[in-house]
Amino acid sequence: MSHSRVLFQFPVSHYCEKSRWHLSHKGLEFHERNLLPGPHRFFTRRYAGMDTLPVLRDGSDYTGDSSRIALYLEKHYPDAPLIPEVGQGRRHVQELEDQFDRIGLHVRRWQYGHLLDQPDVMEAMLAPFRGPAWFKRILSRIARERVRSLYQVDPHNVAQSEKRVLDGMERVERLIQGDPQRYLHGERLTLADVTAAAMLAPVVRPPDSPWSLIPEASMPRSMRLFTERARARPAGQWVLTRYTQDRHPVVNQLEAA
Ligand SMILES: N[C@@H](CCC(=O)N[C@@H](CS)C(=O)NCC(=O)O)C(=O)O
Repeated sequence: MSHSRVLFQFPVSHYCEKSRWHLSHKGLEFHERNLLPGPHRFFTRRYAGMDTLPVLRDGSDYTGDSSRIALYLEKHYPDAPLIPEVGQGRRHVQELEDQFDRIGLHVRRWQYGHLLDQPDVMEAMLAPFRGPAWFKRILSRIARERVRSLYQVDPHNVAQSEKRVLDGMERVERLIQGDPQRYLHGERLTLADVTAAAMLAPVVRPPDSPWSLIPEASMPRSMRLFTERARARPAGQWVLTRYTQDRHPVVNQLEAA
């Protein structure tokens, strides 16, 4: 029943985006439920035995971690598969998923490295959550320092992560042989594409994606330039193409945070 399928999430988490994309690819209705960063851990620990979002509730089943959610969805909803069932193809797609999931850690650090000290941006990221403005201001200050230590955001690490983001883009370009129309594995969309496109989305900022919540005008110049250059290269074009051609709107209702 659709009303019992809920994705507990942060809107601007690219791992949550990966699961939203997977659900919508399969045409599965679901509700999005935004949890407040910090207190979300009471929920995730209790229901999924972990600290992170996304967590999917499907009926009475709870699954945490976007890779486990992917396996759950493939097992229980085999139509419109995103992972080949067996063999070399399955291994390749899962290897690529794993590699781009790891690039996602660097994308996140790169992003926060640029945004953490922009108070209006941090508040914009809390826009989807309920609560009065004064509360969000306090929350954004607490969240900022928490995120800084949790993801080890310091200038040295951010510079290293930026290199890894570029490595990720080069990896995409090798796999597509420079052609933004191609898929990373075979002739159609797989979990490898969904993962790579979702993980790189905060860099490329596809229109109508959650990252457009972050006002471009308040992004630091260095970040805007990086995004512009990323969009101009084949990997950036590839992300935009995947979003236009393969990221279909989700049929759902947003639940209150
Ligand atoms: N391996 C996890 C990573 C998920 C993840 O890192 N989620 C972050 C948001 S981008 C999170 O929930 N962080 C909150 C925390 O660690 O308390 C997955 O694929 O789902």
